[in-house]
Amino acid sequence: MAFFLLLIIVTVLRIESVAPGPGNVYTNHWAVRIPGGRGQADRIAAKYGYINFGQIGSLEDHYHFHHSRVVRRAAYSLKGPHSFIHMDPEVAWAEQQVVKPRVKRYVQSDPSFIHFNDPKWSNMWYIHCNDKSSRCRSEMNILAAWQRGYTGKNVVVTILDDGIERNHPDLAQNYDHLASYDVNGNDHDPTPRYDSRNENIHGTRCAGQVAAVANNSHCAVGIAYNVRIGGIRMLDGDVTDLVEAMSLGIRPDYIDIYSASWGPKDDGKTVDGPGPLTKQAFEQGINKGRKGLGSIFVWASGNGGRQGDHCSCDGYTSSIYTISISSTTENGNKPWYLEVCSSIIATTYSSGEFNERKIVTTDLRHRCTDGHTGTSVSAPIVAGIIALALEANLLLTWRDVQHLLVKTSRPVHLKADDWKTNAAGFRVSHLYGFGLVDAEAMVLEAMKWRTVPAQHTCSHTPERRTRNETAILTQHVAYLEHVVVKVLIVHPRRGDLEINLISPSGTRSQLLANRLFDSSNEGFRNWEFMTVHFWGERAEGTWTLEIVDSLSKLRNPEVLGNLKEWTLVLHGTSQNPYQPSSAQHSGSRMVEIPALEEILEEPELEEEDEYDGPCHSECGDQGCDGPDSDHCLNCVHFSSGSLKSGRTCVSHCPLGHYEDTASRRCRRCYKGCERCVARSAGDCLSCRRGLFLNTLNSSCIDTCPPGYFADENQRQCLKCHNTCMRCLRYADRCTACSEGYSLAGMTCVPECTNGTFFHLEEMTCSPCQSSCRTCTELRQQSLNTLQTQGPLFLIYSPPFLASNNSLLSATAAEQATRCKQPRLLAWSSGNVSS
Ligand SMILES: *[C@@H]1O[C@H](CO)[C@@H](O)[C@H](O)[C@H]1NC(C)=O
Ligand SMILES: *[C@@H]1O[C@H](CO)[C@@H](O)[C@H](O)[C@H]1NC(C)=O
Ligand SMILES: *[C@@H]1O[C@H](CO)[C@@H](O)[C@H](O)[C@H]1NC(C)=O
Ligand SMILES: *[C@@H]1O[C@H](CO)[C@@H](O)[C@H](O)[C@H]1NC(C)=O
Ligand SMILES: *[C@@H]1O[C@H](CO)[C@@H](O)[C@H](O)[C@H]1NC(C)=O
Ligand SMILES: [Ca+2]
Ligand SMILES: [Ca+2]
Ligand SMILES: [Ca+2]
Ligand SMILES: [Ca+2]
Repeated sequence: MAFFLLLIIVTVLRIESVAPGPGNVYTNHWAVRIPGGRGQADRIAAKYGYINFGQIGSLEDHYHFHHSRVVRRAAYSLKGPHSFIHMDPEVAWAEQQVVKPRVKRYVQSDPSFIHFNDPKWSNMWYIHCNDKSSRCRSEMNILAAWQRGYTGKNVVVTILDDGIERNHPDLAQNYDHLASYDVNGNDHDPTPRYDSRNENIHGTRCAGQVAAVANNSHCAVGIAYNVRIGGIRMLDGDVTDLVEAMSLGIRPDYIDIYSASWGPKDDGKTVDGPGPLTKQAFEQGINKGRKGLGSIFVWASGNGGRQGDHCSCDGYTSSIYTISISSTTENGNKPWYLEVCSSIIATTYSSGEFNERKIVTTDLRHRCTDGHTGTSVSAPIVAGIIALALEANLLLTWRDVQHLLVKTSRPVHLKADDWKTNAAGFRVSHLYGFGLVDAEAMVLEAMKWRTVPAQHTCSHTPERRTRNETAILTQHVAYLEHVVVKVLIVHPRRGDLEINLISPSGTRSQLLANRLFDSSNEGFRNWEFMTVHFWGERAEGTWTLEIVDSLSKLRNPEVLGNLKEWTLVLHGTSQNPYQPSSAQHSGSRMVEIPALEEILEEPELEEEDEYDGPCHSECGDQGCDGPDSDHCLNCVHFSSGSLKSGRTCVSHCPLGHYEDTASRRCRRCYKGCERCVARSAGDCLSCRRGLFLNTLNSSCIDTCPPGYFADENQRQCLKCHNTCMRCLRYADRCTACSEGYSLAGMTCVPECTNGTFFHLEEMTCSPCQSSCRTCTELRQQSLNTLQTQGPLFLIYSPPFLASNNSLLSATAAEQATRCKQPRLLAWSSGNVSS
């Protein structure tokens, strides 16, 4: 039997492999033309052993014939009795059908579709395949997302870093000063501080990856080349909790995506995370940012691979609010700088060994580089891809974006020895999260995405001292998103610890691996480890925390560690996030059939003995023939119902009816109206669920007119903010602007006329200084700082830099005295070219 099966398989393979050869592939379907009607066609079909499948579409006298005894996919048109049909005089024409090769257009990654004139375009190997002989790495499908029309329009991204060169010729056009701030200099101009060592190139490089202008004959092309890009300068000075919190909280209603490529030292021994203010800033951004949809924080997972660092010890990466991104090399290898951990969601290409290619982007001093490296590269790439997804669907929440990345990222050829499939069917690894990002899949999913159900959280602290406790959690969270384990561990050498968490479905996630350099005796004091590896799994059941203490030579074997306490925190949803629940469905735009019509009455009884008891209080002067309100002969107030369903007297008419005082009748409102004053479409006061009151003409409609939005609570079309021409769900969540305003994110900002500038504090156009004919707010600001900060600020002005380098070296010593924390994750040593 087994042998036989094998033979069949081989046979099928042979047929398949022969079929697409140089010749045609013949099917067992024929197209024939037979005048004389269906009966005639059926007869001829029967005569030669065919089955007539009927007329071909709208083609008269053309029929689709099928012959079951002809090989289905043959390389030759086999002859036999059936072929005599071609010679039958009744048959005007007949043709055996051949298979025509058809390829889905968008799958083809032919670069000839888009050619940009930017000089580095051909070097952007991670976006397109330039020449077919070279190794092609276009699996992030960025080109395909562009071809679907998404380039980041109206989305706002900002780079939290050491500044951004806002007048760089490849950034200036997309630069948005409303998305920018200088926390270090406390002004509105995030231009980096220039020094001879080019210490502050990082932010400008990250910005170009997202937003370099396309087809402008300059440098490169950004992933979201029509996005609005800003920069928040915050790394060039002492970085404190306050500086971080301020930076994460800048214009959260205006900025959609914050990209950060920094974190605690990647030395393999630090355990550090956001301080109390920064934690609050994350929560604020998530709850209030983007007008309640939640700010998107994209984070680089870390560059401490060579130091054996583990990104679970980086509290920025392991926060559930950040989207942590890892890197892979162009060959799908693990880069030397990669840090492993369970909170990584997805991965992009970046640099690798010296013979592997790096990333092209804008560089300081108006230059261009193809040497950008590390996980610093990966956060901006994903920020750009999320910008494309937001353009496709402005209403994605912060959690929707994470779900989209989980669903659309793929392992492809990324090499890791720990790829596994979790119980929800997602492939996931501690090196790469859910795999390489896919921009096209992101925009396609985003377009049809339904917001996931509300986030629920439940936590459980097993009893102290119990070494083997199992927690049964059944409340609230049924489908998992993030899982957090908070531990209090005292330990003589922290780096000896390995921690694993095993889900009820048996999926195992490593929360911490040994760290060779971490000799700290501080243990973990309520440290939170986070994993995304159980995403989509069911929460219910037994969770197991496993702690492995591998005694290293560096340590006294007498002293043991102690797990004092641990808490399991499950985040997720009570309903399946990917299936529309019945609750969501009832909110759909369907007009409900009025329940009122269903008043069922017993058939009227024959007229019987006269009733002489008391009448219902709603009965009028003519009395009644029974005690109830439907036994009245006339009414005090109104009669409701119909002859068919039976009438009853009421003091007020039910919903869906209005009170006709002349006839003392409750009359039906126009369909869709809940309350009304008369029966026509324009007499509504309120509307049934799913419809909205158009206050312009008092009608109920399912789509509000331009300038209005549908308010679900009041079931009314409310007016958009006066600067908005169109808005979504909220008055100030604009999607198009009135005359004189332009859209930025979901806000309309005034286009200031000559002689005025947009004043950031007052959010209005304000007059320029009298000496200026035109101005921008930025120039005024830099004038101010020039006065207060002295000659050091001369170097902020790029013309000096370009023309006179000696000025730079003169000030270098002065700058070196300023304190700067080495907090950047990535420092590129790549070549700078101009
Ligand atoms: C880029 O600009 C050139 C003109 O400089 C134009 O011919 C070409 O079509 C543009 N490419 C794209 C993809 O828009
Ligand atoms: C812990 O629980 C597991 C599974 O329930 C069991 O196999 C093991 O023997 C228990 N260990 C201890 C120390 O109780
Ligand atoms: C009310 O106005 C909307 C458009 O704003 C229109 O579609 C609708 O037909 C109008 N209804 C009535 C009853 O005038
Ligand atoms: C502002 O001035 C520029 C050049 O001086 C001119 O091209 C532009 O049309 C003016 N804009 C307005 C709104 O007056
Ligand atoms: C640069 O400026 C310094 C001081 O202003 C001047 O001495 C020097 O000659 C200038 N160098 C060049 C190349 O212009
Ligand atoms: Ca500044
Ligand atoms: Ca360019
Ligand atoms: Ca790290
Ligand atoms: Ca994270």
